[in-house]
Amino acid sequence: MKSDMHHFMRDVREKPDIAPLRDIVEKITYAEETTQELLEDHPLDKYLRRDRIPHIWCSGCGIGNVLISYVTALEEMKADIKKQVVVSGIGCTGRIPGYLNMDTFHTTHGRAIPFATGMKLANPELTVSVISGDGDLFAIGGNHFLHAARRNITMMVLCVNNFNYGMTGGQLGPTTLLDDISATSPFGNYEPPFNIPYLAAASGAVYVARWTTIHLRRLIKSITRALTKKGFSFIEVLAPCPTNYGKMNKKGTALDIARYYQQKSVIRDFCDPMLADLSRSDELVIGEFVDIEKPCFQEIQERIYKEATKNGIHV
Ligand SMILES: Cc1ncc(C[n+]2csc(CCOP(=O)(O)OP(=O)(O)O)c2C)c(N)n1
Ligand code: SF4
Ligand SMILES: [Mg+2]
Repeated sequence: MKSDMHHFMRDVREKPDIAPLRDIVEKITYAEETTQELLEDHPLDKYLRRDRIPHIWCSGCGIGNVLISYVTALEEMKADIKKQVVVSGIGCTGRIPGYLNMDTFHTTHGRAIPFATGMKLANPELTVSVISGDGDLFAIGGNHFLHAARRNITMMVLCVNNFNYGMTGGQLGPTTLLDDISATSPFGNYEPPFNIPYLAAASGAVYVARWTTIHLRRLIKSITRALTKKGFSFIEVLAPCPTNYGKMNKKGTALDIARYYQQKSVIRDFCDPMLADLSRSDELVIGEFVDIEKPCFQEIQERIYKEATKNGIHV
């Protein structure tokens, strides 16, 4: 469908009485064509559904950094796009799959992990990723997270943690820090938050990392690692939501938040994830905390079934 702007431009070109506008129209046309050329030339363009752009995210939001890191990782790995599947729940972060030009699923709130589990079990050839928000994965979807990690299902779960429910207006969630203001804690939050890398490690994840939206090179490397690992991998990305959480807690602009990440982040690779608790200190502890090997769900299941078959049981 042609846009209003397209119809306006056609009218201006065709009607002599608005000729003075032609010069402006020529300039806009030139700018549009140049932008189009630049977009067509971009090496990451093939991963995006360009017809869905402009995206819905606010200016300064950190979610775009995560999207670009994910597709850069695919490009660096020379991944087979036909085998990639990305699943999300609902939220601002949950909109990521809508912009990816591959098999993607925008499921119901909190249910991305069970959906992804089903796909991985039905077709183990797929590389399955869940990319969703802190509220989606750890509030309504919290139980699914625990059990997928415990079962060690092979998938990457990437959580964009902006410390609140961004999409619905900045309500408190399970990662909102103590004392923080949210739409549902106007006097300050009195519920202690999860330390999600610690939760992931304790539940059985074989790979656990945390970065911020300014640590993109490290994030890309982590995504590459997580996508090639056997078992359940988890990456948390601390991200600004300047519109809700940032504004309510007087965090300043997105640039101020980036500066804060730069000043407060301390990389502690392989430290005990218990020490990565964001509410315990003035530091943002980031890094790769866990990278271990252990049998995944499918392997254990196969072994058990093989044993049962040997004993004459038909499975
Ligand atoms: C069953 C159900 N309950 C509540 C909602 C409303 N809802 C939509 S998104 C959302 C929270 C999203 O927060 P988060 O996952 O942190 O994503 P963000 O928007 O911050 O990226 C909620 C509560 C819903 N869509 N479905
Ligand atoms: S509300 Fe927050 S999380 Fe959602 S798009 Fe805006 S800045 Fe990003
Ligand atoms: Mg959130």
